[in-house]
Amino acid sequence: MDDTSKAGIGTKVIHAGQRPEPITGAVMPPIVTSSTYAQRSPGEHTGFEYTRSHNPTRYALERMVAKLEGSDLPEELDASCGGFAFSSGLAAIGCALELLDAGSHVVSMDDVYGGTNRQFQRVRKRTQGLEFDFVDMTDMSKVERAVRPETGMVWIETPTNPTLKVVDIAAVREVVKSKAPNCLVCVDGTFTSPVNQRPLEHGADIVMHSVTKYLNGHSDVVGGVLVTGDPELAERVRFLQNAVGSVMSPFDSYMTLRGIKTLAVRIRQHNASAQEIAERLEKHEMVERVVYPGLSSHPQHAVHRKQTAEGGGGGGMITFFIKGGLAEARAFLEAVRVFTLAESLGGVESLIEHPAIMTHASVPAEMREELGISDTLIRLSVGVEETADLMADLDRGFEAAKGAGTSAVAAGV
Ligand code: P1T
Repeated sequence: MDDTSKAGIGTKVIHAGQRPEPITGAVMPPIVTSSTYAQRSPGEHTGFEYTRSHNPTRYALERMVAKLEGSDLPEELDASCGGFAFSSGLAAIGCALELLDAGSHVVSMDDVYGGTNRQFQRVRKRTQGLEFDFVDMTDMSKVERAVRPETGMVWIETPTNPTLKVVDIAAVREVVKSKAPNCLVCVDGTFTSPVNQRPLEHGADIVMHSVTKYLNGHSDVVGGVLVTGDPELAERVRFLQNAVGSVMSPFDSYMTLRGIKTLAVRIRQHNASAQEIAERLEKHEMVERVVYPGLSSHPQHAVHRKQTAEGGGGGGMITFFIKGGLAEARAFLEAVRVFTLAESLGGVESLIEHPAIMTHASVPAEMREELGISDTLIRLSVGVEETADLMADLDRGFEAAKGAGTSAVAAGV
């Protein structure tokens, strides 16, 4: 299928940027493992010189992701249409930061993945002299106050990991561009995938994903992508991807492309199942509070509906606070059997974790407290198993938590 620009997302995830391999007609791209390519004469080559710089399997994935995110850069202008794949999500974030000059000012969402926070605070401050201000971008007056004329980048994560705050991308862009026209607006869209949310359509300059999560969807690849629809930015990212060098391997590119074929059907199932589970959790006696963008009780539910495709699909991530304390949380996490206690998210299998001890342990303790990443916060990545089995598993967890025995809840106070 040559032109998928007007096709629905369920068609795009299969055909966008893809074409049969010209020699054999293979419908899936071959995994080209060669690190280098023969030249006819010095400097005279087929367009492929060395795999860090150019690789046909990686290009096939990069074109796909670029088109899913709505980049309309033609291949004649940029070989991978503005999509760039990296060896991890954090490597993609690192490349985005390399767009900035030493000493630049960055405004970041306050709640971001712990590894993102760690790279900002414990690496880039020291190695690049970047200055970070962390603000809650659900409050536009805080964005207004934080952005300065010289601010180089605004880093949005939405929905955020793990407290699922939703940021109005278009509103932030408007404030940023009025105060700092050259400032880059970057969005980490890992929690939604382009099926639910496409930040470029809301005015972002760059969208980033940990493809380790929904895009690949099978918990067997670590990778990241950046996408831009701006030709000048694409040229700069292409230069940095090659110059810094943390590219995705051909095999992982193939695996991710294969995973993406089912992205739309997976996400629709994640949306439906997580919505049902979130609504049920909200009524549970052992639950203090549920945070899920698809619930009308979510503080930014209206922004979420405005910004999200799929009829406001809430995604597969749910955060809730269990009644009691760490003992109840621990008993719950140890008792579940269908949900696996593990870091990461976005795969077909359901995962569960404790951010304060696991994924966000690297966030400074006082910042965790401010953000509400407490001992009773539990994060669910709802997979595509039968919803009824997932609910029964959560009930098993709650039964175990009730017997945890150390808290006011268990003591019946
Ligand atoms: O793990 P990696 O592929 O390097 O991606 C980092 C990353 C970036 N952005 C978001 C929103 C993420 O959630 C992650 C990785 N997160 C986990 C491993 C986790 O369990 O939250």
